[in-house]
Amino acid sequence: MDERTLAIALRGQPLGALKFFESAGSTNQIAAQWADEGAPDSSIVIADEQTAGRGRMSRQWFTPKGAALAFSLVLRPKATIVKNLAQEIAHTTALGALAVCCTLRENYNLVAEIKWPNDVLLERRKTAGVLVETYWEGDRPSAVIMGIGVNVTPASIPSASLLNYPATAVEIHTGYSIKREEFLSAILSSLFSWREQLGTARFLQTWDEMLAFRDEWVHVHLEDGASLEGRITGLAPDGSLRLLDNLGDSRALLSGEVHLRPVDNPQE
Ligand code: BT5
Repeated sequence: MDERTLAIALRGQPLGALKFFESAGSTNQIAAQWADEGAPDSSIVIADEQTAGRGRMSRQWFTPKGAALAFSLVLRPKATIVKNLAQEIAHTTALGALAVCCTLRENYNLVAEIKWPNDVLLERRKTAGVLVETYWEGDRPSAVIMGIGVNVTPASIPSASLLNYPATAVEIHTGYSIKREEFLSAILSSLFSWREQLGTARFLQTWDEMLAFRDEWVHVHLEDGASLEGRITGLAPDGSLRLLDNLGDSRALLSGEVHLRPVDNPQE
């Protein structure tokens, strides 16, 4: 991967501007700084390797050289007033996951699924993650940075000791090698198309159809440290995850982290 081949592969994309790094700390970090310096909407930062890639809640994201996609988009919020920040972040995170999922399905014929809220799975293993970070100017969101990491070759899979969930890479499932520039271009086409449909019934329905673990019993860690268990029944209209607990009560969660539990023994 180099700047020239990327520029050619991404020629048709409605990007604001492009920065490529053979090696970078975190593309989200660089994109945030660039946004602060005035990067236009839909600018992209791409790195062939990240040395300080990050996940949610200060976790690490592993991106070794030549094996993955790691990129961040600077998105300028279209509305100046955010009505519900948690909902906005959930939908933008879903936009990234949906774009990767749809590309894997439509371009590579793989049954990709979304592990709510921010992971893309192939055969129940994580192959991509999305990290959305919002930056403010006073009480107005000035930029949303959407970072996406996708494992492409088997070399992109971290060692088991780094993982809190099983991981995989796209080429393990295609059985043939993938041109990363073309893959990235397809993801961006999907992402910009879905961006126009954010919040529509079609967006929500497609997201809902791609949910992993539907009807399975899961454990969810909430961001405030609490947790709860239930059976996934789908998405609520605001994009939160609906769970039915063992007392038959329905709960809708707008953020958190899903851990799968054995279906046949929910109390385990
Ligand atoms: C995520 O966080 O899944 C969000 C990942 C976002 C990465 C992109 S790459 C481009 C941009 N620049 C950045 O610095 N970040 C974004 P989370 O759900 O918190 O998952 C993090 C956890 O996934 C880690 O604690 C590991 O257990 C695991 N992990 C780390 N690297 C992985 C990999 N390459 N594949 C699968 N799992 C991984």
